[in-house]
Amino acid sequence: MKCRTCTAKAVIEARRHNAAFCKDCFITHVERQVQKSIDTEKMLSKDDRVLVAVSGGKDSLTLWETLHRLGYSTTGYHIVLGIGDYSPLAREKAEAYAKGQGLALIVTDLKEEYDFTIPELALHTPRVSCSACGLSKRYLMNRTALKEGFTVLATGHNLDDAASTLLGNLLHWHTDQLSRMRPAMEATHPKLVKTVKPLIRLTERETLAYTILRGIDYHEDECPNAVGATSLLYKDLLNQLEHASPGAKQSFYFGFLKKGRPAFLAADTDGFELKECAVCGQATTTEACAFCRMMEQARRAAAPRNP
Ligand code: Q46
Ligand code: ZN
Repeated sequence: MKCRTCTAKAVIEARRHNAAFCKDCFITHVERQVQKSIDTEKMLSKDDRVLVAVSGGKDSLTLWETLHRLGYSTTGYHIVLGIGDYSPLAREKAEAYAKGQGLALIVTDLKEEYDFTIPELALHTPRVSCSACGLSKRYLMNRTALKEGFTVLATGHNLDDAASTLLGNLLHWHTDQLSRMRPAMEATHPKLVKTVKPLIRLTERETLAYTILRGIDYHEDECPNAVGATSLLYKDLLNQLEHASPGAKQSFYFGFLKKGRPAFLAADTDGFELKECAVCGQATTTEACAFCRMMEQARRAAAPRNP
C-alpha cells in the first residue's frame, strides 16, 4: 500500500477518503482537516486567545498539538475530577505535555475549590457520575474562560463523539438538543464564551494514530465511569456501519448539519431568556444555575444532621 500523496510506504489506511498515507503525509492530512474545520465554521482567528480543554487523553492532546502547530494562541485547561486512580494520571499527562511544549496550563481541582469530587457529587445528589461530571466541566470551562479573558473555548470532541450524540438525540427525539448541535457555538450572552470543536472532521482512530505518530504521551485509560455508557454502544453500532460503508459517520453527521438541523431550529431554546445566576452570576435560564443547585444539594446532603 502506497501513500496517496507521496507514494512512500503507507502506514495508515483512511478508507472513507479512499486513501492511505505515510507518517508525514498523515500528520499533514490531520492538521489540514483541523484547519478546514476552523475555516469552514469560522471557529478561530489568529487574534483569539483560545482556552483548550485538556483531559490528558488522545483527543484533547491532539487538539492542543494541532492548534499550537497551526499557530493559534493556546492555553490548556485541566479539571481534576477526583475519580480514583484515573484522575491523578490524567493530570500528570496534561501537565507533562504542557511542560514539554512550554505551554501554560490552568488547573482547577474540584475537591479543593468546590469541596466535592465527582464520585462524592454522585453520592450526595440525584445525578449519576457522568451527569455531575458533564455539568461541572461545562460550567468550569465557561467560567474559567471568561474569568481569564479567553475569547474561545476549544474542546476535543471528534466525529465519533458527534455522530454518537446525534444518534442518541435522534433515538430519543431531543429536538432542542438537535437544533443546537453545531461545531461552533457563538456566545449568546455576555456570561457565555464561544465554544468550538476543531476535531470534528477526525475519527477517534485518526486522533489515536496522530498522537502515536507524533510521539505524544497521552492517558491511555478510559474513565472507569465510561464502562457500559450508552454512548459507547452507539459508537460500536456506528463503527459497524462505517466498516460496511466507509464514510457513513461523516455523511450521517455532516448531512444532518446541512439538511437535518434546519428542520429542528423551531425547537431551538437559544431564544429562551438567559439571566445571571443569583448565586454565581453565570448565565442560566433559572434563578440559580444547575451547577450551583447541584453544589447546594451536595452540601445539604453531606452536612451532619442535627440530633
Ligand atoms: S463524563 Fe463520565 Fe467522562 Fe466524566 S465521569 Fe468519566 S466517563 S470523565 S467524558
Ligand atoms: Zn450559579
